[in-house]
Amino acid sequence: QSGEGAELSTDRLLCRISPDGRIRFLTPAGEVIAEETGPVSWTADGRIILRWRIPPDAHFYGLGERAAPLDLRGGVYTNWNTDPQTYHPGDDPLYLCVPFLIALHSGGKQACGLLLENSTRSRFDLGKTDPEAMIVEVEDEAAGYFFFSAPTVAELLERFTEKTSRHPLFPRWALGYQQSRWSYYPEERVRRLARDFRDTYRVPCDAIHLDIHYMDGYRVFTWDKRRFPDPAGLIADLHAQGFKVVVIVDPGVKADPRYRVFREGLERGMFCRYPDGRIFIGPVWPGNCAFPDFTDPRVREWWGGLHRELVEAGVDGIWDDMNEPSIFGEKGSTMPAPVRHDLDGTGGDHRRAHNLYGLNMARATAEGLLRLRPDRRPFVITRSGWTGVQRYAAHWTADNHSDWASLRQTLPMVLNLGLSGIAFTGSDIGGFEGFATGELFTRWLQMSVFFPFCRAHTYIASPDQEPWSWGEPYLSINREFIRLRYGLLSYLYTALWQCTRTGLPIVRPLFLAFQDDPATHTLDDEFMCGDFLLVAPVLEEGATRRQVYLPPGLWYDFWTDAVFEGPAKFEAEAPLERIPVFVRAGAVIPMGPDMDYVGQRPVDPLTLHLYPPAEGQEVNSFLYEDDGETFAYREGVYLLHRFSLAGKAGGLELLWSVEGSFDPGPRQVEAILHRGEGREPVRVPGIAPGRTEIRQA
Ligand code: MIG
Repeated sequence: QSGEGAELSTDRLLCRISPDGRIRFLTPAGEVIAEETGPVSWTADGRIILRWRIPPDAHFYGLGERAAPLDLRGGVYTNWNTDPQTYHPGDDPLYLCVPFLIALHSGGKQACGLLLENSTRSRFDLGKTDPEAMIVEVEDEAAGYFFFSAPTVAELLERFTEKTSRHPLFPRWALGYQQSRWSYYPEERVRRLARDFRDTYRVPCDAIHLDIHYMDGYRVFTWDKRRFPDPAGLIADLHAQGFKVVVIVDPGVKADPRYRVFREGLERGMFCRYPDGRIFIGPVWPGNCAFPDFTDPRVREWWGGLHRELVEAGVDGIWDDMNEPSIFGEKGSTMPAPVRHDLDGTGGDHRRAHNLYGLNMARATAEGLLRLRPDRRPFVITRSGWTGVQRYAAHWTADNHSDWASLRQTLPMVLNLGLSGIAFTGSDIGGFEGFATGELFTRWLQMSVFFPFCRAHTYIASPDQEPWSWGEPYLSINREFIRLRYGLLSYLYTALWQCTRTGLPIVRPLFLAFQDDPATHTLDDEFMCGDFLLVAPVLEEGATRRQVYLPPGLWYDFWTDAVFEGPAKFEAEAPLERIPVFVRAGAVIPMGPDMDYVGQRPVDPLTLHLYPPAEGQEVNSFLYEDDGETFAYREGVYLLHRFSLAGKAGGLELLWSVEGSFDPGPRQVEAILHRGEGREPVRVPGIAPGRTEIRQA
């Protein structure tokens, strides 16, 4: 402490606090990373206001789920989880907010992050009111924040997710194609859907989702016995055909004294109450409902246990919906502010608990599934959440529209979710409200096969929205792209594994790998899937070509092997049956055989596609494998392959090492060398762990 304030430093960061309380963060060399323009202030109506200076070339990212461009600068974003009852680009807030903001400035040289440690409503004005000021408002008397600084956004994410958690290794089937609608029923309709996939149209699929009509009058944890007389029998048959079953669960419990879950919850004090002790009742699908207080550990345990019968019937995954919580009424209806919550023993009202409600429902669900089936990895998808929800669940971007603007919007949403720690996401393929054209569905699918969560879903009033719903040529194209995804499953699973270890998302903005290249800082119509695939989806109706930007380095056209040297901007061909995809030079891309569903057969042959780097360059790739279902990997039962591909004069060198004890069974491993346009890829003989020299003719 000194006369001019106080100073706090580590070997990487310096924090100066001026006597009036204004804070600045600097590098040890004295360059400003972030600075407040004035001291914190408190307003008469109970808000805290922080003001930071926006550097001239700053870009902002993160904040969870936003129907905004990738670069959030110039907008105002509220942190208050909201069911928008369908949304369009620009609507804010949506279902899942995360009060973590990333700033990138100084030509990509400075990256920092701010995480508000406060769950009440807050607002980030990122230069809307004053282009040079970022104004953060929190509706509370006290609020803390964490400040993160790192040379790269990738490392920033690693630190942020170290603090707030990372996704678990979801079961491998969760990466398969999934099919949903509101709703498939009765049982015979579900069986026909399964036959359509396996026999009629031969489209790979891993999971069928049951939306609200499977329940008895929308009472959670029940089955409509007319529509589904024998759930266990149905699910056993679906399992025999290689399908998993995911069912929706809403938080509202029908206030019906003859209904066991309500009676039990009432007797045991599980529901949210007003300060005077009355139970809060609000209308949702079943009519008037009571709402469990998921912020109470006792309630979470009870709720988790309620999944027992679903699990015993064979249900494989749970889909948590409406957990903002959303209450029928005007847009944004939720519990009133005075309603009380336990908040893990600290107590508080809905203003503090609101944003934590979905997170804790997902937590109750995932922890319950884990207790009920201790050796199987839970799969939960949740609509709402908050910082850290990634530890418990995957997420989807919910109720958009079947239009091109919604398709276009999906990509920056998924990118910013990934930059907020929530990487296992995707959108309703084909869009939710309205009916997609065949072209829209195909384009949406072509992008989504590179997203972690790949599920078609649609609205109650839409016709069926399945890969074959528009006939040819769409069916064949859709089938090919879903097959491609299954071919790439080992690659995707490796990207998921990497995400669980580093917090690096699976679908990434280009700047995560090319931060020095300012052309990537606002680019949000292409993305990297994992370390090596650059995907440029078609987002416009009728388009058969599109502009592509390739950052510095060598790139191979995934379809033709044509080699490009970036930085480059050009028009790429994109007829309906193809979207531009490029492979970063140096990659080893593992591919497996065709499958109708994950685990149908062993990954045999395992084909390693080698994309030579430039001479003098060496590039590392990974392949992670395990049983895809249990926790045996924690005891070393996995295989981690490390490949290093180096470009040498006249050839290539491949170093391949393997760690872990998982036995993939007897299988053939082959390597295919890609050699540029007009030259057939060739098989490399004698490939094995260790060192292989490959001469290039
Ligand atoms: O009030 O369960 O986002 O995916 O189909 C709508 C019916 C409730 C909203 C979900 C959507 C689901 C629908 N649900």
